[in-house]
Amino acid sequence: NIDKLLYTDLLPFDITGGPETREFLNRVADISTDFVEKTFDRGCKILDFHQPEQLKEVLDLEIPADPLPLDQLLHDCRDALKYQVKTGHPRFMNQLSCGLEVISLGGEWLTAAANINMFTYEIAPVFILMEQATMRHMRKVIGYKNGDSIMAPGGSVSNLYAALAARHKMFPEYKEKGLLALKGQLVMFTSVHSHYSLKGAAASMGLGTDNLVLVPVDDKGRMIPAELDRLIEEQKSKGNLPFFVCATAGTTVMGAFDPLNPIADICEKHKLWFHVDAAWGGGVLLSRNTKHKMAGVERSNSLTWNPHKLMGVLLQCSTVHFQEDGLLISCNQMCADYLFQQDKPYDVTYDTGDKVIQCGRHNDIFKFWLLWRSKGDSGFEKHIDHLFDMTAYLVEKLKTNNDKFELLNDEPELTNVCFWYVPYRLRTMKPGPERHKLLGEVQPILKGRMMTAGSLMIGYQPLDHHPNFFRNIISSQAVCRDDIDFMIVEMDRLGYD
Ligand code: ABU
Repeated sequence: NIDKLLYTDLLPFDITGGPETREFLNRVADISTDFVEKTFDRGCKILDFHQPEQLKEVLDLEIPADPLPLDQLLHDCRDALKYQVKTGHPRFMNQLSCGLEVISLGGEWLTAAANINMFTYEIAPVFILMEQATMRHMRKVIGYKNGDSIMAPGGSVSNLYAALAARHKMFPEYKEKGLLALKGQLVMFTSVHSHYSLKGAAASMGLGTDNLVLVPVDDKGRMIPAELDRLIEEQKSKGNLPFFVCATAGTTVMGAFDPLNPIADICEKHKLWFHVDAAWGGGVLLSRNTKHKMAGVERSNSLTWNPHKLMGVLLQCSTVHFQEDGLLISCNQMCADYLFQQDKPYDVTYDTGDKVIQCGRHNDIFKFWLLWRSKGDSGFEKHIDHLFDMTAYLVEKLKTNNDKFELLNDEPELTNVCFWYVPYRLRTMKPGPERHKLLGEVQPILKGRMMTAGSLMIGYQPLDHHPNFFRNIISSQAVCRDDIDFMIVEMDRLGYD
């Protein structure tokens, strides 16, 4: 019995502690597997919601002065998962990253055991090669002939790497000379519905958010190319220096795809860097039924693609790809001698760590590579098709229940389905500002009821002139028609009044 043992009875402290160490880790694995089983059990709640002050009362979070026994640590592990939201639950539709792919989880367990930093081939030989092979495969899917890629800590950083590379391409001296190397005010362009990370990039790169020009969108949320062209001309006429255009393939709220070919034409005309933020939508490239949504993507200079979203890889897993090889290293390399010695006993171009502004790089590849190995390209095509089939079913159900639900996007381009739930008392109310206001107030109340019941989780937000509405995301393979039927009935049960 290991219950009363301490950490000093396990490896690496007690070198005779092999069986105790194995027992402890087996028990941790059992807790994890119990959580996985509960995650997929529709009879279990998605969450046991507590307000922060209540949660502080039920959890013992204090750091003790002296060691705690292993049974307390195992109890802590169980408690941590007990109060955690089950994001893999088939009725969790709250974020762009939903689901729990078991193969990917297996990879993540082993990644933790390997515990390596991805900066050099010297310490991560297998995972560096794995990353290169997988990134090469992704570039082929995108349509880049050669190029380069890197895995980054999230889509926002991936977008930042693209913008940094674009500036470096235009002003290579910026790296050494900073602002003095610039010949004027740099300006970036993206749509009003793009991800807020572009604002973050403009701020952190020293442009300022005023120099991120937001291009208007059409009624489906897609960038209007003629407006982009007009705004570029406007900035040029002011003497500013446009350098970077970011199209979005899958906007965060509406799931819209900006028209890539017309935007590529404009970038070519003005000689601007063309980046595609496909953090959310990139997965559509994996199915013959959906890849047309990103027609023209091969003309981009760079592309962000987060496999932890539509592809269901465990968090986090973000990638950024470049048409031109050599730019990333030229832009970011700092040549730290203690890591990136040039006289190592192998080809040091495999030391990818100097391509990025981070030093430490988490191993996000193993869980991703293993999942793709398990499915193959054909399995991922089925994966994407399933998400779109479920989305079509949800839209059909919302349309047949149009007394209770009003769709904002009745032909969604991705798996974002945006709608209002209409409670009984508003069903006969005349459209107008008062109903508009009440509708916006109802959605957060219903969200609160879902969380208290623990039966459903769907996100909401306002957008442009629209009051709060639900944005339902299907990005989990676990979602089936019964879950969608349940959702329709449950929302009406919780929100009817
Ligand atoms: N852009 C990060 C994901 C946001 C979301 O899940 O809605």
